[in-house]
Amino acid sequence: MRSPKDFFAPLAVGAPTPIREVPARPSRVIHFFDPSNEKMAAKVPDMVGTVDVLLGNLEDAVKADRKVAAREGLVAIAKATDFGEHTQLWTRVNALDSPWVLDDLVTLVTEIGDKLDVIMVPKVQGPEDIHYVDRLLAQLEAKAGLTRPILVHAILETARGVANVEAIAGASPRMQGMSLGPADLAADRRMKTTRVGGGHPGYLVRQDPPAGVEDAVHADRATYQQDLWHYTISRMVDACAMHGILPYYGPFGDIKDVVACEDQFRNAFLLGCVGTWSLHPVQVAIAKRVFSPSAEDVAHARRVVEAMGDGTGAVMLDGKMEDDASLKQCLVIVELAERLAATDPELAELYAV
Ligand code: 1VU
Ligand code: MG
Repeated sequence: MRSPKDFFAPLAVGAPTPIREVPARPSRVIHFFDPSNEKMAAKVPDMVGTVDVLLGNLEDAVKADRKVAAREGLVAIAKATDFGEHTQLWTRVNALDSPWVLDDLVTLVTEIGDKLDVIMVPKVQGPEDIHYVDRLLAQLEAKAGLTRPILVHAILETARGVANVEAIAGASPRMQGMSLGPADLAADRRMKTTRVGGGHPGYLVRQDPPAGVEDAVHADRATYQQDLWHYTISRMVDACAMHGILPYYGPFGDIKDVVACEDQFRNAFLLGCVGTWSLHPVQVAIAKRVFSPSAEDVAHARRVVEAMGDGTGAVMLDGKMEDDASLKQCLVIVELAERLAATDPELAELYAV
């Protein structure tokens, strides 16, 4: 067992000091691109400033014979691009049991470590996976002479990972956050959905038959589709909140169904997630809209903060009781709005900051 006193000591001589708090930078939209795809890569420079995070993906969705091209493409893009103040550069490396991951980590940290903010690690099974990456990154940071630690983001996409979610979230001060990986998770759990995220028409509850109706089978009864991901997202949100790191939804594969995509993103936002992935340019605006609180919610939250004065006791506002707890809920909205407005002039105007 590691002593808590050692937790914030570098894991290699010459590596940067670990951080104590996850930097509060907007990450509503983590935009995925394949650095080996010339058309996509060409769009990256123009996306700087329009998304919070640009993520060069090296893992799933990159063909085996393009893995090296994707890695080299990311190095070239990172060296050639100024990501400015408000767009971070992340990568998703290959899985820890793959033949590519060691070269991914060695090449990326030593070549572009000064530009990389976060490394997303797929298929994390338990804290031991984070410990491995943690030590290796410290050694590579020392070798590369980096002065700022690269953070780690885990994808929750195995049954064992979900069972170990709290231990993963607290495995290292490098942990920045966690995303739901609904496709790999569904496969690992042997769920029977073939979709990438989103609901399923078969996962539903049915209204009771009307009172007095004996033939329940033929009665007209409404059905309501349920959220397949509610349990996992909620567990992930709790684990992240407990360890001071950030939870995210992940991919929504039905690119054309922008309505269901927005619904899935909003469910995650309401449950506590701070952002999501975009797989296609059409999902960028949806993610930004959903993960920025509405002007109405911000205005209401401010009214509650004002009405609550010193923050104790209870008041009535529009016929509803507000107290210390609802004040704290409103402060979550107000603080998020202020943080986003600080980097987004459109939101600053919308929220009248
Ligand atoms: O207009 P052009 O032809 O110059 O460009 C196309 C296309 O190249 C471009 N584009 C993108 N640009 C930047 N980033 C992107 N992610 C991106 N996606 C597409 O936009 C123009 C229009 O594209 P399109 O509508 O014709 O779409 P395509 O059929 O070309 O591509 C659709 C897919 C979904 C294949 C493509 O968007 C893609 O590969 N996205 C990334 C997928 C990904 O990263 N998957 C891994 C994460 S999800 C996961 O691991 C769990 C399942
Ligand atoms: Mg995957």
